[in-house]
Amino acid sequence: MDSQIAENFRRLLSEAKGRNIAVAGHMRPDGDCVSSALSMFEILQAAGANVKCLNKNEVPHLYKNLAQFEFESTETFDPKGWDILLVDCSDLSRVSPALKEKLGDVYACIDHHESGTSNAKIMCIDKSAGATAEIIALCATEVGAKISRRAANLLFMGIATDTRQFTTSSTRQESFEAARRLVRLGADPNAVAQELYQRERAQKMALLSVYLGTLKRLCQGRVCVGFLRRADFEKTGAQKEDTDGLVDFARSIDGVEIAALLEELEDGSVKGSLRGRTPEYSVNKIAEYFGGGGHLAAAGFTAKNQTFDTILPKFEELCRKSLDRDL
Ligand SMILES: [Mn+2]
Repeated sequence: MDSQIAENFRRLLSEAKGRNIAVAGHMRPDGDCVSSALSMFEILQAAGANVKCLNKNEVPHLYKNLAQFEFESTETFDPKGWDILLVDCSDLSRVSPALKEKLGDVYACIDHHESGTSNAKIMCIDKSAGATAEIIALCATEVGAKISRRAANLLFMGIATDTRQFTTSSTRQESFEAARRLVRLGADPNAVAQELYQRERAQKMALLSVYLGTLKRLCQGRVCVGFLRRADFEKTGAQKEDTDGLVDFARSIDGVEIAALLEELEDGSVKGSLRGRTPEYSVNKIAEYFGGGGHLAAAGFTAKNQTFDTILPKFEELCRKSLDRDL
């Protein structure tokens, strides 16, 4: 990792004393986002800051036991007098459009996404990191910040989830180095795994079964897309957060190179989650076309005023271009 990133992290901590810092992650937080936000809460508090942790949504079920914490809502937050630290995203529109309206500049940003540009005053951005939690773990240990056992477990969880248990194309030596340091600080990989992989909600499994039933192959079978309608959530009792990870099942099918989950939202938009078998397909570019973004092999979007039928022809065309390395 670039030594400048740790230097910037050191500056963030050295300026923290007496400062009001609101740590904000992207809406519909995943494991990396939860772990980044809550570990930075602890680290900044220890450095003397007055800290809040914001999100548009709640801490998802799977991470609740490890987090032992709840977010304050971005929607009711009054930003006056607060500096914003963005984690696991670089753009306020991914945090909350309502909050973006109320805010001017972002104070600091810690992120690893390919898409999005930040003009934060302090930036700890490493696009080749496996997780934002990986950047935090490496920087915090580098500059000698104290990491509690709870934060170590959370950061380990963030790296494990974003790298799909150290298997994504973004997994690198530093991912293991960060994990090694966290285990040394008391993180327990088995305890984290029991929380993450042996505590699924039955309603999520019911939603998975619906999703698998809708899978459709495009582009000579190389693309696999599945659909979730609003009624599917009512029928199964599943929540929005239960869609997390479903798209990986579509990608796991032999011969599938790009997988997608398209989801109908209440406000008449379509949310897409995309996965590529390799980074070469740059699925972030497909997502960017529909107003989203992400990583080369994992990306997403929310397209307003769309239906599955209006999205699909363009989606298929973009997938074909991507498979031809022509995007
Ligand atoms: Mn992440």
